[in-house]
Amino acid sequence: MQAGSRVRNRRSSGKLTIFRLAFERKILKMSTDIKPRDCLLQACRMAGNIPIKCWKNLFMKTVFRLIRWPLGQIIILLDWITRPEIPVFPPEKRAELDAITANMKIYQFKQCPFCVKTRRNIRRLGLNIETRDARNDPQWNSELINEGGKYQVPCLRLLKDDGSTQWMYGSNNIIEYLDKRFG
Ligand SMILES: N[C@@H](CCC(=O)N[C@@H](CS)C(=O)NCC(=O)O)C(=O)O
Repeated sequence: MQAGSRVRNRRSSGKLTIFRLAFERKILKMSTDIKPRDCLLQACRMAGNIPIKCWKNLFMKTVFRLIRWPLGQIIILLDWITRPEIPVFPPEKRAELDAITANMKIYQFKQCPFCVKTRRNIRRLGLNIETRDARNDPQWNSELINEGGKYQVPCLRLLKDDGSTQWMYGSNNIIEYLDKRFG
């Protein structure tokens, strides 16, 4: 066998080992919130073989996180400073609203600007809607992906009168719906 083809073979068998590991150890099945890229990266680490592409991904991810975190904190601070007033309702109206919104859940990330916009609208309308952290809570994360259909926030889960569930994506859609219903 030629030296060049031996090297090629070794390289491709290395790649195959990584993919085999990813599948064999069921990394791809571990959780739906793990992206295929992360599965591969994890498998590479387990095989003791971190390709340059993975290092690049890891580097970009870290840089992105380093930028995202302070930006998110600024968004939260600005939101906190300029938060709209919560309207006060008479007790009967309050109870009526709470009964309706008990069937609604908002899947969201704390620092997402679209979620902040939606939460502000909910506050302005004086609604009590449970918020569910779809980034950090595995239960809400997999519910959003498996039942809602995609990993995007904010998402409003509505339990309708006929017992069916509606998953409403898009901050503008949610705000428009809530404004129409409660505004
Ligand atoms: N047009 C959508 C955009 C929502 C959006 O981009 N959300 C981001 C978070 S800020 C998201 O869900 N990203 C999913 C991810 O991080 O994979 C809206 O207005 O709600």
